[in-house]
Amino acid sequence: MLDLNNVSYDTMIPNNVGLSQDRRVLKALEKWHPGYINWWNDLIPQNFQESLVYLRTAVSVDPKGWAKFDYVKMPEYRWGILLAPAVEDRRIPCGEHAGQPAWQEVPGEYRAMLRRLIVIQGDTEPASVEQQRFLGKTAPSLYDMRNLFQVNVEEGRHLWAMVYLLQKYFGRDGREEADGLLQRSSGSEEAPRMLGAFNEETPDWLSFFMFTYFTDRDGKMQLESLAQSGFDPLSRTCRFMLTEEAHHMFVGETGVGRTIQRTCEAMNEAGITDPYEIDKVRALGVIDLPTIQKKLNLHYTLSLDLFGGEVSTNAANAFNAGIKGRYMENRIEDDHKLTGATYPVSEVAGDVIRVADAPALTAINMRLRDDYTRDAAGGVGRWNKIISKAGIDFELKLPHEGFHRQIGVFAGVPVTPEGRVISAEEWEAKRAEWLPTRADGDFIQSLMVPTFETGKYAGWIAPPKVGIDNKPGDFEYVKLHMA
Ligand code: BYC
Ligand code: FE
Ligand code: FE
Repeated sequence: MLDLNNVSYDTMIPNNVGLSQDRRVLKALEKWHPGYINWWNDLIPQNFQESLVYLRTAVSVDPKGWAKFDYVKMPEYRWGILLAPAVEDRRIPCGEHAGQPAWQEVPGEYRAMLRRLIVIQGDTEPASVEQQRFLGKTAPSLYDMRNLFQVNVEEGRHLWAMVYLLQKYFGRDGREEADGLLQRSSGSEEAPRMLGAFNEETPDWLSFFMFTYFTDRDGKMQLESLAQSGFDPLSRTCRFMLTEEAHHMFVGETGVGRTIQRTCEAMNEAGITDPYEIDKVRALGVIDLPTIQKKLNLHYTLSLDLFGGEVSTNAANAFNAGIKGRYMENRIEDDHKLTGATYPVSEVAGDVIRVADAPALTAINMRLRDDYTRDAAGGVGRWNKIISKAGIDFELKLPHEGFHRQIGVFAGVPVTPEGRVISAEEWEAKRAEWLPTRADGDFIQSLMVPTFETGKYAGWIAPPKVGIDNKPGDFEYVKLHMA
């Protein structure tokens, strides 16, 4: 009998989907496995492959205890296929089939749409590992290094999750798409990753923290919408992925918070009260607050682009088909079909930005992006508390939705972070005040010195308040193997 909570280890690939009884899919996955391992081994620097990393591994889908912590060599991590338990008598939550039983097989008429969404989701997971591949070398502590690798192995598992769906439910073209996921690569000229933000660099640890705060949060919102899918295997897969996602955003929020904390402490120790005395602050070996704001501007706006156009027929079709729902679809009180409903959407007319009602069905992306912005604002508020507690007069802000956009109604429109449309020349002239410059990047890079001694932290970042898995401050999160 298939146990729905516990993971079975009777095949090479841990799973709770009865793989050992599903020879066809097991074979396809076993064929895909070596390519995945090669991809991983080529990516992560050699000495870290040999290191023992204190990682959590998913061993169950029971919300009360799904993870186990232990020292693992990353190439030996047990990437597994885990679906959240089925909800009895689950129904399609939205669109024209709302109320009908959820699909257990791919509905033929939506096959192409469904495959496209699964491939896009799958494409982002390995992309992020590629973007973060060099960061281990400059980790500000073993604690942070462990968190980086935890995020990386879990994004690897998320790739497995999408590959399983492709191979189980999409036959030959699913297998081809699964291979394609290992062929594209972040930033490549010939075969780049599919979405913009996943071809950008993550050159330093502040970028990594901003990425896990802002871009992994897009992951959260997209997974929440896909967890509402009427295609039940996708829904169950995404529901389990979301349990892991929380840690990624924790790493981002606390990482940025600890960076801010250290900057404020150093300013106070040196008696600097003006956060704009950038050279003086930098001379202390910490990242000045205006530069942190610029990094925030960059990563937030790249992440807004990931929601697609404000008005989108793709999004309308997916909702109408019941393939992708809204955030918390099951808690929204309306007809779940959006008949005649409207939603306010921004538009640009000359140098005026205004809001007009659009059919809610085509404004699905805009709505999800608004939900995202609300979600992202929480952590920014907590970062500001750290600054005000330190008695420093400075406030981090999320820039206006129109600032620095490449997708949707604001694409290419020169909008200030405050939301004013200006001339392209004026915008370019101000760019260095709003977005990280080469010099900012070089300065941050100069602080990225590896700190690999147990319990020690690089000078630009404060230690965490609590350890992972309640471990003490001097815990050896990574037993390095230095060649
Ligand atoms: N870059 O109708 P439109 C995560 C394309 S992150 C490049 O306005 P749609 C993670 C679009 O494909 C979550 N192209 O948008 C985080 C379309 O092209 P085609 C990943 C873009 O389709 C951190 C055209 O423009 N998951 O998990 O409604 C670490 C018109 O698009 C972009 C998903 O995204 C862009 N930014 O919405 C690890 C969920 N934006 O088809 C992991 C699955 C749009 O006309 N994907 N385009 O050639 C989707 O739901 C949708 O595809 C999108 C776009 C929300 C991405
Ligand atoms: Fe992920
Ligand atoms: Fe993530």
